[in-house]
Amino acid sequence: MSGYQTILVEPRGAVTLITLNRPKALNALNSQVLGELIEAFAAFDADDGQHCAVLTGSEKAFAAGADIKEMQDQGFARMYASNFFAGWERVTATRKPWIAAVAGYALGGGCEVAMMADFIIAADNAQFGQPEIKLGVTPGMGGSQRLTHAIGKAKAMEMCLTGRMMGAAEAERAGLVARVVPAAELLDEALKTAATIASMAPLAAIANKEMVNAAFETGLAQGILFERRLFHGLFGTEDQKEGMAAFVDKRKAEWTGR
Ligand code: CO8
Repeated sequence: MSGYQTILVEPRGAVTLITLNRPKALNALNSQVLGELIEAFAAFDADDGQHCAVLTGSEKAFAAGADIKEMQDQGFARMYASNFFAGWERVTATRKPWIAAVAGYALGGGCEVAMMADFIIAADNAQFGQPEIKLGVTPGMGGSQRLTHAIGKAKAMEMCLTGRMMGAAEAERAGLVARVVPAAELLDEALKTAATIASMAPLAAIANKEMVNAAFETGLAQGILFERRLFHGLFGTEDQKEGMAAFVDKRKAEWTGR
C-alpha cells in the first residue's frame, strides 16, 4: 500500500502492520498522521483478508505526543469549531482488534493513542506519560479517562498532575500494558500475538472486543446482558458450528467469517 507519507502500512499475512514514521519529530502526531491513520484503519477494517492490526513506532519513540508545533498558535474558537482531535474517534471505531506495540516514549497523545488500542505490548524501554500539564494544558485525546480506567485514580492523577513518566515494569504492574518484552523482540512478539488473534473466528474476535469494551462503557448488569446477547447471536454463525464440530472431531477449525 502506498500514498502515505507519515506512516508505513504493510500486510503481514492476515495482520496489518502500521508503523508511525516521522522519526525527526519522534512520531509527533499531527493532522496528517491522523488523516493517514484514519484511512489505514478504515482500509484494514474493510479488508476481508485482514483480521488484526499492530500499530508501532520506532525503538526510541512510539510517539512523543500530539504535534506541539502544530498546536501552539491555535486559539479556542478554531479548536472548538474544528472539534480538534475528534477525528481520533474514527480510529477507535475500528471494529477488528488491534494492538499497540510500544517502545520508547509514549507521551501525551502518544500514550493516548496506545491506550486506544485493544491492548498494549510494551518493550522494556517504554516510557508512558501525560506531560501536557507542563505545556499548560491537559490530555485531549482521552488520556484522563482511559488512563484512569486502566490504572486507577491515584496513579492516573499523579501522572496527569506531575507529568512524570512511568516505565514499562511499573506500567505492567499497574495494568496499563498486557505484557513487557525485551525491546529487540517487541515487533516479533506483537506480530505473533496478532497472528494468533487473526487465526480465530473473525466474528467471534469482533464480538469479544465489543463485550470487553462494554465493561468500560456500561454498568455491570447491562454489560452482562450485552455479553449474553452477543454470545447468543454467535450461535447464528457458521463459525460457531465449525468451531464446536472441529473440537468434537479433534481437528483444526476452518473459519469462513460467516
Ligand atoms: N511535537 C512536536 N515536535 C516534537 C514533539 C511533539 N510532541 N516531541 C518531540 N518533538 C521534536 C522536537 O521538537 C525535536 O525537533 P527538532 O529536532 O526540530 O528540534 C525532535 O522531535 C527530537 O526531540 P528532542 O530533541 O526533544 O529529543 P530528546 O531525546 O531530547 O527528548 C522527549 C525526547 C523527552 C520525548 C522530548 O522530545 C519531549 O519532551 N517531547 C514532548 C513531549 C510532550 O510534551 N508530549 C505531549 C504533547 S501534548 C499532547 O500530546 C496532547 C495535548 C492535548 C492538548 C489538548 C488540546 C485540545
